[in-house]
Amino acid sequence: MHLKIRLTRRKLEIWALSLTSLVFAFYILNLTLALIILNKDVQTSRGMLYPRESETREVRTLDGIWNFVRSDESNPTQGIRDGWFKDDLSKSRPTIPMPVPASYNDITTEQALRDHVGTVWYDRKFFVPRSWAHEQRVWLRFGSVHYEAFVWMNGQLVVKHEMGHLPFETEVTHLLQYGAENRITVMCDNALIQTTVPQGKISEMANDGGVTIIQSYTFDFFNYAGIHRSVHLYTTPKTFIEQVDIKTNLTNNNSVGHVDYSIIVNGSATNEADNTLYARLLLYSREGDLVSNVRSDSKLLGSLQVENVNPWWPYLMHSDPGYLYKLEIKLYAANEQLLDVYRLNVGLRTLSWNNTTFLINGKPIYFRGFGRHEDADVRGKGLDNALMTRDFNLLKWIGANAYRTSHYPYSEESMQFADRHGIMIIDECPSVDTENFNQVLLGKHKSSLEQLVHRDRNHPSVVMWSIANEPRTGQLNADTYFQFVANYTRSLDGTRPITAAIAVPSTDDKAGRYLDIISFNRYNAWYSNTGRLDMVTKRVIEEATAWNKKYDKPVLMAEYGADTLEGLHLQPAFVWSEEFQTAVFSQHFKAFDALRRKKWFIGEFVWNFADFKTAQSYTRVGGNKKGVFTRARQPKAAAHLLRQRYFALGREVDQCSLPDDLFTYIADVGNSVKHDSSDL
Ligand code: BDP
Repeated sequence: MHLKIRLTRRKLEIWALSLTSLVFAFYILNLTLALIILNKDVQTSRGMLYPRESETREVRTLDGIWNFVRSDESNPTQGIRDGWFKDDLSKSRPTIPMPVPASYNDITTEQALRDHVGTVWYDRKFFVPRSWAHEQRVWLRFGSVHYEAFVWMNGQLVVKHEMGHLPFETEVTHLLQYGAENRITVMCDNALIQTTVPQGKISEMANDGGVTIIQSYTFDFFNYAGIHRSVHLYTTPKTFIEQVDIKTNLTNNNSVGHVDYSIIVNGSATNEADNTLYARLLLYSREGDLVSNVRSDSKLLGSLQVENVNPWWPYLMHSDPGYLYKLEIKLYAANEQLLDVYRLNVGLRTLSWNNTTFLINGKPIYFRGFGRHEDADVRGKGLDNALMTRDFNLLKWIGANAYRTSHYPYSEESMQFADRHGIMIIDECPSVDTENFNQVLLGKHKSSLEQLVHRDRNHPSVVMWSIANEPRTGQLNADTYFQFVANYTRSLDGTRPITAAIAVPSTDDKAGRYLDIISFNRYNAWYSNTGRLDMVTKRVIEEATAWNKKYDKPVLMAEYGADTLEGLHLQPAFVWSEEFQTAVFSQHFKAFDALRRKKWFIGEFVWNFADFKTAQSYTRVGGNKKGVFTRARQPKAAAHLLRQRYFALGREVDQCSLPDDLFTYIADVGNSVKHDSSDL
């Protein structure tokens, strides 16, 4: 009997053991499956040339005041189910006026709209000229809608697009009524989840009225949403220049320039004599002289050569920065019939890099710049030409030669400004605080980079791609994930180096080996050792050196700074005061100068250019106040110090001349005291 019991118990134990092993094996299998990320192909972009008028093209903007409806948060798909797009929005719900382009959040006085989670609707009416009906095609193009957009033309769904800050377009030729009124309807969804770029979380929480939906995210800027950039209709001929890819190079000691081009045409020439198309490319100097001229082969690729070229140089690296040629592309049918004309600005420059140096036109670059945001009072992230122009004037006033488009692609108009003003751009995709790496996220992350490279590859100002900001590169899957993301980006464009702004300690990081240049973010005396101005310089030197030692690549500091309440003065320096921001900068400058001597340290970027709005938090007083400029774009005290440094660096590194008002006259006390620019 006893033996029987013992045997049964033994059997049970064995079963229990095998059951545990089974459960354990199942768990391990699941974990392994979750860790396996495959490098799948992503859909690639087409077209999307910036809309420009020419002999063969017309452009019309749909910017202005649109009608707007906020959906119920608890019923975000109601508008789709009830067909709000089938007729004027005002027939389904009361509408309010909403400017386009602009974020919708801060336009009204309603908290419900500012903090809305889910879908909103826009519509407007417009006429299309009768003349557009003939022998041409019409395209609808959005500069950006954040985060996801559904668009209907006269009640028909024409395009869906997921990803803020990037353009999308579609053909609407057959959906328009020519010489008559048309209606465009847009549904925009701002919800961010674990598989969007950037990531966020949606949850439900009890509130005083029952339950409410909460959008949370870890990134430090307000999740502004809406139709952020211009909406255009433009025409093209039936057969037209759909894509242009430009690569430039300089030879013979920068005296000869080369423009390699490749053109993709949409439409066939079956109606146009025969199918063999060719292009003529004419390159004009800024002064309007024709400097090069070629006829392409039938593959529509080739090269232009420019003697005595004026290279594109960054601001303060040359006395004539931002030199742009105008490239005129004329598409012809074999019978010499002109089909299409498109013009774009081209800057001729060459980039190269190795494990210590990053060079433009053979000259080492030392970046003096900023992390920035597209952010302003009232309009949020909406394109604003006045603000953009002011910002570039401030960048030049302060002597910066670069900025990073932290933490998403900026407007195409600002990229064109950067080309013209010679401001170098580290062009960042919308991946911020990336974590919980998974297959869907990888696909979207790669797609965001594909769309970014496609949009910006022809800009001379873009000198580097940033594939993420502060990704959690210490996590288990980060290695494979970033290997895929970096290699994919390199396959899209091998002419520019790749970076990511990393904040994990160098000892934990698994992504740096896939990058060309290491960027790191660190807030000494702010998030670590708050207020300790004596704990900055050595730590910055040590951290930069550790990154360089680990990867043997050039290093730059992509973020440092301190929140500063404009007008708060405290002596001796105390956190949040203007004195403290000035002192934090100065302690960093000492580190940067020590690092510059080591050669592989290639740049310094202050966080941030201007104050900006964030989600509500007890660490933020009306937003992030690390701006060197206020949100209204006026300088804080530290701006004057930074200006002196950036110009001093420009003078030392690039032999630039100094502005007359760099130093304020103090007293005539002899050579030992710095009292004007000549003392530098
Ligand atoms: C960095 C982030 C940036 C934040 C900044 C800050 O990259 O987006 O705004 O910190 O906290 O970690 O000011």
